Amino acid sequence: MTKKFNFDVTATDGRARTGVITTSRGDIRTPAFMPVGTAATVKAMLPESVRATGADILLGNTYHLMLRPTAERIARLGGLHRFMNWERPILTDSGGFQVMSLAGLRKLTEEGVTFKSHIDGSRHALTPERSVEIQALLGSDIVMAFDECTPYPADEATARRSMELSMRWARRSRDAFGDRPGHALFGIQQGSIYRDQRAESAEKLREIGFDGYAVGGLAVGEGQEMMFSVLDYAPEMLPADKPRYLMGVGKPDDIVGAVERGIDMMDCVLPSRSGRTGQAFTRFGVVNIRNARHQDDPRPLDEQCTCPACRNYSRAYLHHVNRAQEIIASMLLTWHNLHYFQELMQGLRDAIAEGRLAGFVADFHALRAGGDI
Ligand code: PRF
Ligand code: ZN
Repeated sequence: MTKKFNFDVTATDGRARTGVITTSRGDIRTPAFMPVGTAATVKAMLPESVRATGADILLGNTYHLMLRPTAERIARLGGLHRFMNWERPILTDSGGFQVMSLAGLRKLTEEGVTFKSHIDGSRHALTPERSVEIQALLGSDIVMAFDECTPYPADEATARRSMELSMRWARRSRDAFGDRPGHALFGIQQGSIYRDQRAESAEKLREIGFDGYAVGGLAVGEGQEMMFSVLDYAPEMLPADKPRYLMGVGKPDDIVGAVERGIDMMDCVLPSRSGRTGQAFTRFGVVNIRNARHQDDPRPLDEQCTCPACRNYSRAYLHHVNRAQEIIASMLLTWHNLHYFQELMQGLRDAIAEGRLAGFVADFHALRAGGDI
């Protein structure tokens, strides 16, 4: 019996919401942070370790998986969940954003986008229909509509042309998706920093009808202040009874600000990627473990953190294995960072449920302003 995709808001505090998305592969507690598993792995982590950090859902990428090992091969091997040994929900991005940031020699038309693989230079095409087909072959639980992430900055006319193209592609994504019980399709709002365009985009998406709605086209270089000014109105334009997903965000303070403004889901490579370069996120701010001041420090990264990196290892050890480029450095720091992000989400969920989000946010900022760590 496949469980219906459903979203229940259980409490609100200001514009912030907490709740649960039910899927046939398990519940997603919101606000949710989704670790990124681009190439069918969250780099440096076993799936059971990712789960142990508190993740309910992972993000996968159409673009990377269609190139290698291909969607058809993953389908023959039983789908992405079995392939990567992650039984819980997976959301897949639709590919257009990654084509524009990673592929070589791209060409965008009404039909879709053609591009050269960043791996071997081979030619490929993505259309709304093909993107949705690939995501179905992967067995994705939450399929994203095919869109163009409008580059920043864009003048009003350019942003409008891009947004309108994305809305025509949203319609085609919806038609191609059809009716797949237990699987969800999310639309993606565009419109750059223009309020009227964000409103029009939201209206078009509501008309088509989706199981959830993403705010796209942000965190593309506009800066936090501008992003928050868009988030002051954009989420409210989307249906209140459906999940709202802010794509590609972000730093801990971006996440907190987005949740305050009514966002339910987010994803970002930051905790995993930073873990591999020696950056650790803590309650007090960012620690660069490569810094020489850690080389004799017997203390853990964060005394209060319950992750394996903090329970079992000193800053001196983490500094050493990072400097020595040992694989365990990536494993431990990625684990710590994912644990920190998931604890932050749990803190936000509890604070919203108990109606004390403002106090939680004040404490969050006060601790980080505390100075040297
Ligand atoms: N669209 C899609 N994926 C995305 C984005 C978008 O606008 C963003 C914007 N930050 C990240 N990932 N499909
Ligand atoms: Zn830790």
